[in-house]
Amino acid sequence: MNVSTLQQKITALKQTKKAILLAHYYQVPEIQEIADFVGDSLELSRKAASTEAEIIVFAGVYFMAETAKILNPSKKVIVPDVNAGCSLSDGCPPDKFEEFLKNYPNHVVVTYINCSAEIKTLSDYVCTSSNAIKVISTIPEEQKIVFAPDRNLGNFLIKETGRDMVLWEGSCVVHEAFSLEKLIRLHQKNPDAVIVAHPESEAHILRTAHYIGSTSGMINYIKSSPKTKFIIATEHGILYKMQQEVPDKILIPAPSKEDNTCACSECAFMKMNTLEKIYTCLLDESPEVFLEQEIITKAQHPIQRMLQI
Ligand code: CIZ
Ligand code: SF4
Repeated sequence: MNVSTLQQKITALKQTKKAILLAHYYQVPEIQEIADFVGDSLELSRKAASTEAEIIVFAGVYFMAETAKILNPSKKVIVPDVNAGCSLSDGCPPDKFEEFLKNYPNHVVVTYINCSAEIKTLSDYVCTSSNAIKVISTIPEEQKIVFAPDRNLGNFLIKETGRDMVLWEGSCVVHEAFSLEKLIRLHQKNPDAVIVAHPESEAHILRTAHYIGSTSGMINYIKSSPKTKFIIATEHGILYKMQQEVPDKILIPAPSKEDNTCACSECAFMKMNTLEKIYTCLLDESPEVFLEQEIITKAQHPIQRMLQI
């Protein structure tokens, strides 16, 4: 089937089944085009929490679909590919994290939303890159904090908030792939360009950036900036939505260390989702995300705390 036939079939099936398709900004354009909602992880969790649809098809990575299920346990949450993981989530196994926490009693545990449901059950607060500073500022000054799983975002937060935080040593393979040397050379060729970066990027990239922000933060920044040229250090998929928002501005993807085909950074996990897989998952209503009730109840608490902030 070609792209537009598949898109039409998915759209029709969504209507018959009262399903909603939620897609992350890092999905390929043909998926974003037919999604009912496209957003970053915070926006998608809010949407998942408020939807009236009976089925949520989640085109993102597994921890995001789990978050949708935690916030909406009575709904059926299905995913195009169960193997669409995340290096941050997979790099923080619950048994190891539980052991790690034993070294830090009396610490408040703040976890970045990019972690599994089990890790969320071990957390006091969940945050996303859009609200991490806000979440941390609600925790009393004298309180020590463990932050997991992203050490780059953690170091950025220590710098921004001045708080004492113990970090779990996790990272995002995509955001750690940017080359500082190539970025500097690219900026020398485009001295009028503004460098924007996601805080999952390494410290040397963040020091070079003119603006650091979450996925939606970057879009808003570029929309409201009087400048016309930007170098974007985050996953390549974001450029599709950004370009729609600012059709007259020039957006250049930041170069990665590896010389791959697009010379930019793509999340291989996000790109495991295809229109074909969305179609069959909607048709079969499978693979479905299942979580034990106890996990759902415990994981809801730190997420609800975040959503209330
Ligand atoms: O998975 C990611 O890298 C990000 C930045 C997700 C999100 O939407 O915040
Ligand atoms: Fe995980 Fe990085 Fe992919 Fe985001 S871009 S889903 S943090 S591996």
